[in-house]
Amino acid sequence: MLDSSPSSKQIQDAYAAARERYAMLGVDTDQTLARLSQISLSLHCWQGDDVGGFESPGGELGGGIAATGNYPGKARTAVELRSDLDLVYRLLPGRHRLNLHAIYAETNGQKVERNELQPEHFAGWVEWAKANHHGIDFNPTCFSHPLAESGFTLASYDPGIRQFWVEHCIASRNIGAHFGRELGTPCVTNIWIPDGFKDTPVDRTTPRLLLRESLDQILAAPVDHQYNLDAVESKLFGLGSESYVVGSHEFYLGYAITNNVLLCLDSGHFHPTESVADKLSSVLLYLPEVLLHISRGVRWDSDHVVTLSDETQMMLQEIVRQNVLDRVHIGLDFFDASINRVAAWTIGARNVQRAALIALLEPTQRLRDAEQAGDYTTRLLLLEELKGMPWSAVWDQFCLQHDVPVGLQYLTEIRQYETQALAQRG
Ligand code: RNT
Ligand code: ZN
Repeated sequence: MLDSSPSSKQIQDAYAAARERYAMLGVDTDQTLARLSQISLSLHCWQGDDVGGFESPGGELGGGIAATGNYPGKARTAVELRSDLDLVYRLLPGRHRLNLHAIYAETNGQKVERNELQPEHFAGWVEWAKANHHGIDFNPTCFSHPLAESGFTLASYDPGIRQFWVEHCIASRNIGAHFGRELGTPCVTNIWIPDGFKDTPVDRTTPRLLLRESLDQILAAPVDHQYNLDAVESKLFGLGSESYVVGSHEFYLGYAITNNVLLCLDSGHFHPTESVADKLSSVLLYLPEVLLHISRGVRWDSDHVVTLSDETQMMLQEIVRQNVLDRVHIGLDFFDASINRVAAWTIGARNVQRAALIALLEPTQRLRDAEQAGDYTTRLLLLEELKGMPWSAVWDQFCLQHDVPVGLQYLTEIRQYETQALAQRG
C-alpha cells in the first residue's frame, strides 16, 4: 500500500495543471524549480548516531543535550555513517552540504586530544565529500568530555580548562579552512558551548567576560575568511543549565556584531512563543550573514525532527521574501533516536525544502502591494488561499526532475536499506 506511487505521466500532468494555476497568479513554476535547486542545506552528521561521535565507544553525550530512543541501526563507524548519509542525499533533490562535528574525527584507533586535532584526521570525510560534491561545515565539540564535566568550557573559572577549549576551537577553525580550501566552498565553523548554571548564579557577568576573552583569543588566530567563516550559537537553557546560560542570545548578538562573525540562530533555543523567523529581518540589518539551525522544540529544546510547521514555513518565507538566500546558511539540527535515523534526516530535510518551495511559489509582490495599500483583507485572504494551491504537484515534479523518489516511495527505499544494512548492526 505504502509504496504505490504515481507514474511519471501522472506527475507531469499534475504539474502542467499546477503550472497554469500558478501562472494565473503571476508565478512562474519553471523558474521556481530552478531557484529551488540552488538551495543547499547543511545536513548535520549527528542525526545518524545520536551525537555519539567516534572518539570513545559508548561515550556519554553531555552538555545538556540528549538524544532519546533506542531504534536499532545507529551508525557505529564513519564508514557506516557515510553509507547512511549517502542514502539520505540520494533521497533529497538537489545538492547538499554536510555539517560535521569534531568528535567525528577518524584517528585510526589513536587517542588524539581535541586540542591537537588536525585536518588529516578528517581525510576520509574530505575524500568522500569531494567524490560526492558536498561542501562541509564544522563544529568544535565542547561537550562529552572530561574537561566539560563541570558544565563550563570557554567560560570556565579554571584557566587551564579555558585554554584547552580555546585551543580546540582554534584547531577547529584550521580544520574548517582546510575543508574550504579542499572543497572550493567556505566552511562555516560554528561554536556552541554548553556553559551555564543549574541554579541561580550570583555573578552573571564574570562568566560572560571570560567567554568574551576566550572567543577573542580564538578569533585572533589568523584563518583565511575565504575558506572559513566563524559562527557563534546562543541558547536559552539546557538540561542542567536551566537558570543561566553564559552564551545567551544578547551575548552573542552583541559579540557577532562587534566582531563581524556569523550569528547562529537555532530554532529550539528561544522561548517557545518567540519566532526565529521574526528575528531574521532585524539581525540581518546588522550582520552580513547568519547561520540557521532549523530544529523543532517540543515544549523545550528537544531537537525533534523538523516538520512542515508554520514556524518552518515562516523561516523560509522570511529568507525568500527578503531575498537573502545568499546571506543565510541553512543548517539542520535535530536528533531523534526513536525512529529510523535515515528517515528522520530525510523527513526533516525534505520538509525544509518543501517550505522553501512554498515560499518561492508565493506572489510576494501582490501581497506587498496589498499590505502597503492598507488592504489587509486581501493580504489575509490571499495568504490563506495560497495554502490550498497545488504546491505539492510542483514538489513532485521537482523530485522527478532530480531523479529522487516521489512521495511515499522514499519509505520503500529506507525500508530496504533497513533490512540490508541497518538490521545487521546488532
Ligand atoms: C545544542 C546546539 C548545538 C548542538 C550540536 C550537536 O543545543 O543546538 O548546535 O545541537 O552542536
Ligand atoms: Zn544548534
